[in-house]
Parts: sequence; structure tokens; C-alpha cells
Amino acid sequence: MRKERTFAMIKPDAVQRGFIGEIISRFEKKGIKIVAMKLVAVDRNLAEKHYEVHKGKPFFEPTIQYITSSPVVAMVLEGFNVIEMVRAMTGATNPQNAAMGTIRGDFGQFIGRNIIHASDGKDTASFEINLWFSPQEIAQYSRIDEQWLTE
Ligand code: FUP
Repeated sequence: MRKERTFAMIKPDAVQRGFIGEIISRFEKKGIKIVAMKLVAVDRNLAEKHYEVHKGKPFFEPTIQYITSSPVVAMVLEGFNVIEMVRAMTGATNPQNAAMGTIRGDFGQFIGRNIIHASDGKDTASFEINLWFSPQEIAQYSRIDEQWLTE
């Protein structure tokens, strides 16, 4: 297994509903390392870049409105196989189809208010990390539990 990084964003509805701590806590308990994190009032420019693959689709404009409506918490997470692992913890895009036990399955009801974003692959992860964070904002450090997390 490879150590890798992914990008995750706690969306406005989750910030407003008081789930920042709960969501971060799930990542911490799983042994995933947070290497960067910030609260961001997203402007239209950043939102459009983040969702550029969806430009032209019917849900593009509502998604931009949603993501710019109130602050989000953006983070870079590090760990073995972390891209796939965080996607699994996030659950299906539509919270109605997301398994219980996943973040979207436990806290969401509507696809347009789906609590969290997480990069869906290696290329997306590197694009999104570079879009949201400068290299100086990403910390390199060891956690004291690391030796207990791997075989
Ligand atoms: P995900 O990778 O799970 O975040 O999902 P997508 O990249 O496919 O979609 C990005 C966001 O667009 C979703 F989080 C919610 C919104 N969306 C809709 O509102 N309707 C759709 O049919 C698909 C996506």
C-alpha cells in the first residue's frame, strides 16, 4: 500500500449544522493524518475551478451557489490508500443511496446538500490539493500513533 494524500471539504450545510468536529473526529479515529486545514469563504472563481468538470451540467449553477453560500472547511489528509478510504467513509454522492455508517449516509438527505466532498482519484486529489492549498500550508510531521497503525 502506498502513502498518499487526498483533499476533503466539509461543505456549508455541515458547517452550519455543527458537524465539523464529528467529521474530523471520524478521520482522526480512523488514523488518518490531517496535514492541512482551513475555514474558507469560497468565492465564485474558486468554486468554478473546483467544479470545472461539471460546467454545463444542470446541477452546476446550484452547486456553485451552495458551495459559496457559507464557509467550508478544506483539508488535506494523508495515509495509506487514503483516497479510496476517505471516499468509502464519505459514501455515495446521493445521501439517499449512501450506506449508513458513511458520513453522507448518516447526516444527509439530498444530493444538493451532501455534507462533504472528497477527491475521487489520484489526479483529482493532486489537482484539488494544488487548487486549495499552497505548499507552505501543508505540514510535514509524525503522529505518535503512526507506528501502531501499520503492520
Ligand atoms: P462526488 O464526487 O461524490 O462529490 O460527486 P460528483 O463529482 O459527481 O458531483 C459533485 C457535486 O455535484 C455533488 F457533490 C453534488 C452535485 N451533484 C448534483 O447536485 N446532482 C447530480 O446529479 C450530481 C452531482
